[in-house]
Amino acid sequence: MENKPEKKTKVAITTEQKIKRRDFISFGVFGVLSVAAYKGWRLLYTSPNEVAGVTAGVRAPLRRALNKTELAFRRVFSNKNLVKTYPKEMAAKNVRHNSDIGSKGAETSGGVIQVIKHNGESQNITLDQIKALKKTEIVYDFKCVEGWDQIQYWGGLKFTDFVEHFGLTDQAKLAYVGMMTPDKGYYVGLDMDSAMHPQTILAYEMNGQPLPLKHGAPLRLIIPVKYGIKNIKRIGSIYFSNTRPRDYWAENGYDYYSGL
Ligand SMILES: Nc1nc2c(c(=O)[nH]1)N[C@H]1C(S)=C(S)[C@@H](COP(=O)(O)O)O[C@H]1N2
Ligand SMILES: [Mo]
Repeated sequence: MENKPEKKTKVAITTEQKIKRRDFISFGVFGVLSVAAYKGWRLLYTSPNEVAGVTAGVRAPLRRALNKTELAFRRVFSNKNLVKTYPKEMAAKNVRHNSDIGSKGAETSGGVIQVIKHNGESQNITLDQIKALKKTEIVYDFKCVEGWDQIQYWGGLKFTDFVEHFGLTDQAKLAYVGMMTPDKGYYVGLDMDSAMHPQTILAYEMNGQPLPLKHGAPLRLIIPVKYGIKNIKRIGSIYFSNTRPRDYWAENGYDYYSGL
């Protein structure tokens, strides 16, 4: 006699079984992800450091990621996007003070800024010449990578006005601008688009008063589209270049672009 194939009966799954199955899957996924995370971490920490140059101190894959992010951000960067501004009354009276790397010789520079063109030609511009031009003011939220931010009020010469007035329009067609303290102890490199952003200023005033020494007298950069690290105090020289200028914090592992 032929056995009729038994009809498969669907076994009802109890709630407990469902929970167990779900637990099993989640622990499995958790396990796989943990191993992947650990492997990824090992890969990063056993991979070589980048070749020290303009940037340094970071594992090569991490720098590749930072550079990719920079390209993505630079594509969407627009000089028409303005950083949020605030009424003057909202500006901090006790302005935070941060590091003072490169502060030797600020007083002795006599407020003279050396501008170096791509071809090596240089010209000296005095603080008085800068102050004689139209002043631009800004009140905005200054952000430091160390995790603090503060609404601050700055005044000075718009960088685009500086470029135009001192005959540097051709120079501003290059890819980068670099700035250094008189003692060359602190220096930053900026992509030209960010430097030429309408809110970037060479500041000689804070809260409507002459810039105090600890905040960067005689002249400091206020570049609201960047983190604090790029806002160099005590500018001694400004130079134009098609290659990335040296940058203090980039040499110490930070992102070269450091945009907001
Ligand atoms: N010359 C010089 N500029 C500098 C620095 C520095 O150490 N030296 N520190 C930068 C950092 S990290 C920040 S957050 C701001 C702080 O400016 P403040 O001291 O006016 O608050 O200055 C920037 N410019
Ligand atoms: Mo900072």
